[in-house]
Amino acid sequence: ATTRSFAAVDLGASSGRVMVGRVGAGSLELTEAHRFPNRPVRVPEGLRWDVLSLYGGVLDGLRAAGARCGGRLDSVGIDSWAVDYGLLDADGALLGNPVHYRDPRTEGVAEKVWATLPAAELYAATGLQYAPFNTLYQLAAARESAQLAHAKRLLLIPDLLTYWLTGEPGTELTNASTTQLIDPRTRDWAYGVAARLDIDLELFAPLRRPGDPAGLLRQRVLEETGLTGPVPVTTVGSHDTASAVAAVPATGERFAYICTGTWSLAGLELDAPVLTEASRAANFTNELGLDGTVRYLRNIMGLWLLQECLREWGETDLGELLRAAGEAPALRSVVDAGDAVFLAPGRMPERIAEACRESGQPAPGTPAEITRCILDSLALAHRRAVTEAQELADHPVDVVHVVGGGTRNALLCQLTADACGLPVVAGPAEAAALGNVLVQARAHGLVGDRAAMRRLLARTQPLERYEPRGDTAAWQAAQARLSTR
Ligand code: LFR
Repeated sequence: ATTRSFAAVDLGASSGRVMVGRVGAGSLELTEAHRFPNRPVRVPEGLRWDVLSLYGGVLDGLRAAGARCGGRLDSVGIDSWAVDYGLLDADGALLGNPVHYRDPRTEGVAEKVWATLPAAELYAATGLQYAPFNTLYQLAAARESAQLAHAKRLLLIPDLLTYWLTGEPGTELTNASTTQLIDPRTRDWAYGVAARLDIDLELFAPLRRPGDPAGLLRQRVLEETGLTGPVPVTTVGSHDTASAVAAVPATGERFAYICTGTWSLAGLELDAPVLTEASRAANFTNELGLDGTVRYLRNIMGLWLLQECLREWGETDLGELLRAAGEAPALRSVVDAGDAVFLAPGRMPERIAEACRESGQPAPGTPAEITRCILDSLALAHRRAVTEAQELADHPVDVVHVVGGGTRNALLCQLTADACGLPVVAGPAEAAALGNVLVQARAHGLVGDRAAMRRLLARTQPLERYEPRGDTAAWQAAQARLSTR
């Protein structure tokens, strides 16, 4: 039986990786070819992505991936975090470094947008949860900038890298759905929204869907990476969360998922969006997934809270810290892990302690106590999102799938099971890369539909099961402490 090799480029907020997926009839194997840091840089104008360094990492990764496959790759796919973009001038050259979604330029911008297009109407038309960094608000913040005035084209981050690799501009749909300029019912541009807000949709290249071809690696790229052409680039779910959800190894329909990493994205896969006022009030989003599905989920701060503390604490033995956190008193203090007050970098241990004090709870002091507070708070936010999503979408579940980097954190998985009162199936950790590989494999005729992709994952990937412990009353009580503020 033939085995094919696919390279998955997966860029996260703190690191990028190029993985090689080998797929045959009924087999799936993933190995890491290259990993590189993603270090945002603060310049006088604000926080920026170092996109040239990322592109250098992608080229290094493709070279390393090729070296494992005798220089022959059957295809390449790219996914990354969402919402951010690069602007190109009339010559197709990049105008400046892409702005980081944690840059404060969008502060107070949403209110101005809503003065023209009320938040309720915006939600009814796009189904996107409010987040200050949605591309729509970034574009509103940049309205008067010289860069936008000179821009002829806007490419979302994975589309920009694809463009550099192939010369073919496009706008991948799952990621486009995070701009707040897509109508989740038609899965096309929200023309009315763009017109009301005076946003020029001509900036965007034509929509592409996962599975569509996205060109061939340019000759120069082949030379630089030592690959033998032709190597096609295949459009995948270029939003990392879309790729991760595609790789949830569910065997039935009644599941919730939590994609864990810098963020926790917790919710459901649906056939149609939920655009009710109750859904807007609960700040659930309707992003698009594979095959026209809807990723109905809530953004939760995620392990960002811990990553930022670790940055402050300097060298720390993470295993030891998590062991100590596991022994620290449970649910002593919790914070609202959905709160945008935690969005910006810096001073995280102090900010967490402050939030505890403000809600009348004891302030955690030691790293172990703070870590416990973070993990309890994440589990609590997971519980709330999983519970509310089921109610709002009228879609009950009996298992929670946890995928992504957080699956390596056994304490977080167990606490999530406890909080949700449901079994947690944890894994795979590299879900985004696997979803990326499987969409390429499907486009090349090696796997069937989404359900077949998931069965293949369930059969081939190591998964860990966590049963819920205790009753959920303690979690209800902790939630009540947060809600009475
Ligand atoms: C996760 C993610 C989230 C998105 C956030 C910002 O990596 O893509 O889905 O809301 O990053 O882009």
